[in-house]
Amino acid sequence: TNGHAASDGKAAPVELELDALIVGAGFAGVYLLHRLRQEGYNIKIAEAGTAIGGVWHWNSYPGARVDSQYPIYALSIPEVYKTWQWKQQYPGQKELKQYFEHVDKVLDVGRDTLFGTTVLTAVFDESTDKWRIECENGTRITCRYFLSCIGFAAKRHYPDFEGLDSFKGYMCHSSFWPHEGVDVKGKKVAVIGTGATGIQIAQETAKEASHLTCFVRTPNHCIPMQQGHVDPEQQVRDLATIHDRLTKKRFESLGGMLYPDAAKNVFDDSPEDRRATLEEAWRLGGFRLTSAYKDVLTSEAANAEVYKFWVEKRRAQMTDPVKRDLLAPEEAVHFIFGKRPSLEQDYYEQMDKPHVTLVNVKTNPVSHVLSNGIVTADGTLHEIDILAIATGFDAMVGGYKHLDITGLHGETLKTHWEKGVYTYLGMTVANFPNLMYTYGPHSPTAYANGPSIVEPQAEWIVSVMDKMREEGKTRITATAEAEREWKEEIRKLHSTSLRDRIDGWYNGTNIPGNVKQPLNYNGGIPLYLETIRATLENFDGFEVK
Ligand code: N01
Repeated sequence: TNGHAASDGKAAPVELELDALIVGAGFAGVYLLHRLRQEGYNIKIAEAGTAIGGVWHWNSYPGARVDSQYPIYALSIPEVYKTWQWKQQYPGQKELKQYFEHVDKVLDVGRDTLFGTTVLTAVFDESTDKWRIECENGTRITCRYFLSCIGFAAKRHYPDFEGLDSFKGYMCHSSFWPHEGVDVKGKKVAVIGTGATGIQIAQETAKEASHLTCFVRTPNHCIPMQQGHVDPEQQVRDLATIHDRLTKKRFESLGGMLYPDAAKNVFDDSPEDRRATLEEAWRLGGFRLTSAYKDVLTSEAANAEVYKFWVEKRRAQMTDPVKRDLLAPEEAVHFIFGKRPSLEQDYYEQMDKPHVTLVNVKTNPVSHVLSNGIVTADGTLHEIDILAIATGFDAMVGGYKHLDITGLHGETLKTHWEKGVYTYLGMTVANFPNLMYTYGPHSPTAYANGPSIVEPQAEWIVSVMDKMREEGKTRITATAEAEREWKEEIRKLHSTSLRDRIDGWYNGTNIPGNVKQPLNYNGGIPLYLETIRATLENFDGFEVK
């Protein structure tokens, strides 16, 4: 890409001996740092960027906004939530960036963060039971625990269009979008991809660009966000219950949300009652529609019924028949919500406008890229000044391909995962002692609200470290058997879901050449937490010494 990476620079190298190194200063890294400080550990975060916030530091593409509703997309730390006023129900990237600046002010995360420090290699030293870590800037760290909080979207995916490098306009991957923005006013903009990112970029740039071209391979089943302001008085009233909601309530639903899980299946209701339930979910917005009924993602007939409701709504919002058939076809092209739906505000109205062109790349694929635009198979040149690449990530495992991690007997993580991902509890890996990670493969990562997963995972990590310290132990390793059983559990839980039958990043198949495998734990947050917590008393599934 010729779009520059948000140039965050490199820090001067240091040499440190720590109890633990956390990698990444997003929600997980910050929460873990806070908790481990409280427990008296000597700890630092290595962060490639210049500020905390993780994806909310990096992702400043137009329209970037979170799809979890106030107040759950937040840290449960009282010093933070008592002193912060949210503005929007679904905050945008700027508001989230300000939130993290506030978090940094309150917790002084920066004091223990090595900014501009990208971890490259980590080697487990079997003679000392410590990790030796080396960073791109020359920083070297020795520590007992290596705690990866790199998130699931640390490796970008680019399309392999012929001639992409010859494009002379401005081109940028969504997650590299410059913090200062790119002026799209009056420009011919194009967006490739219709995932959560592509939808947000398209919806936003359509309002300013002279022309917008969206390359659509798979239509997104977008749900209304139903954005609103957070009333400051309401937030003050919410303070009475917020702690309970952030530390208890949000772990009671499958997706880590505050609204209850559905109790009924689609056909338990009469057509009238079903209509009323779906209308209510639509009116309230957010992801409610995805779980308005228990079997939306397990029964084909139930799924088709929800699609019928969705498609009627969407078709009514568009006047252009060709666009309507592409974005909301009568016949579903895949199970509704089998891929991650986007929350939208006026996406369909924007896409319906005459200055927006939708290219169906399934029937008319990209042929090649020229200096001034993209040529499709039908010979059309789509002229472009600014090209936004929203083709996603080598999600979950991709971030670990950047890192050279060597565990016991010289085995690397790349080799360990070559024929499929194996983990235990979605936080540890056999042969890689004292390595724990959050928000990665084999936990409810993609299927739940982020902070609702990473905080309890961080608590589990803290409990492991505390128990190891109390018992005077120095090495904890998942067993190969525990790992095999966990993979089988992941497979079993996922096989009941229609998501299992869809290609995309949930199954790793968005990247050509990747092994198809379920990457997420599909049992929901409550069962996941019960399972991981049950291992703590006796360190079930681990070898400890
Ligand atoms: O990435 P994606 P994303 N030619 O992989 C298309 C989180 N997130 O960055 O579906 C043409 O979902 C691909 O098409 P197809 C969220 O969890 C959250 O959008 O494979 N098209 C797809 O449409 C999300 O799920 C928020 O047929 C190509 C798109 O590119 C995750 O991050 C906001 C192509 C990629 O979609 C990832 O989202 C943003 C090609 N060669 C992201 N290759 C919020 O909370 C790929 N595509 C709001």
